[in-house]
Amino acid sequence: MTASLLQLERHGAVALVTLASHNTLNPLTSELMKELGRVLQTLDADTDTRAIVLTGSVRAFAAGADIQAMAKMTYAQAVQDNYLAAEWQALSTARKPLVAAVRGYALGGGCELAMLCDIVVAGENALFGQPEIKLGLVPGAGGTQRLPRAVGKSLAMEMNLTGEPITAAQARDCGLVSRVVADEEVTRVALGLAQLIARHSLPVLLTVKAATARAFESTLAEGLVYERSAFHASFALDDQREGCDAFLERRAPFFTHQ
Ligand code: DAK
Repeated sequence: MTASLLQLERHGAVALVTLASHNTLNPLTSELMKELGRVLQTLDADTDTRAIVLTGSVRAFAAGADIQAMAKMTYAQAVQDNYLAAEWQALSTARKPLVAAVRGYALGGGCELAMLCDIVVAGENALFGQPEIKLGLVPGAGGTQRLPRAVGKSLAMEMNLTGEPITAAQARDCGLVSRVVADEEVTRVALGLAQLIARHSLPVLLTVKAATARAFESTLAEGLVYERSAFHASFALDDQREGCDAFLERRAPFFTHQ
């Protein structure tokens, strides 16, 4: 891993990944996104990791894609290189639960990166926005798709068409984030949530994440069929027997992730 771009810390079955670019606004350069993709793929494959927390600096979760690079980009180059798409692919296919711990700016790709995570915890001074329109750009990693699903049409349109950010409190009220806490508590709270998640059976966690994500990608009828199959399949797991037995025996379950 490039030490100057990302830091990785282990907290038992939880991995804490910190964006730590030399610029504390954490511009999401291709190099940073490639590195992040590689780290997430490695953690996804690591059976000892059951949840991942992604955070940035005090000043910014991330202020978006690298404007220096985009200032020079041509249409032909963007299409030919499939600009930024490959680097971001690994993030959208991560199977382990991802918790974003957001302090400061989450703008453009930064807001989209937070939305790619499964749970977002925000510091009280966090700001979420899609300012691409001010740069003459269209959002490219979910601002026009995940944002309306998260916050509803009217607010998504307002954010995308004005480019103006919303506060952490607004983000909580509209469902973009699940919790707002003091800035200095964000990482601790996100790690606590991830620890709660990581207590559970890994195959069940993977399936619950995939099934919940389906709600945004299928009709209700299709989603319910997927969910029922996943529910029935859970009876094939040792961990299902252990979880139910432990409940009845009034003890904590000991999951073997089988
Ligand atoms: N990229 C590069 N440099 C950036 C940057 C960015 N996104 N944001 C800030 N900087 C640099 C500034 O140029 C400045 O550099 P120096 O002049 O010191 O060399 C330094 O960081 C400090 O910035 P400021 O002086 O502006 O600091 P302030 O505290 O006054 O303001 C700010 C902080 C975050 C409000 C402001 O810097 C700002 O508005 N930044 C730009 C935010 C933005 O427009 N972001 C959206 C970028 S477009 C895709 C995936 C992702 C994307 C697209 C496609 N695919 C998967 C296909 C994403 C696109 C975007 O994010």
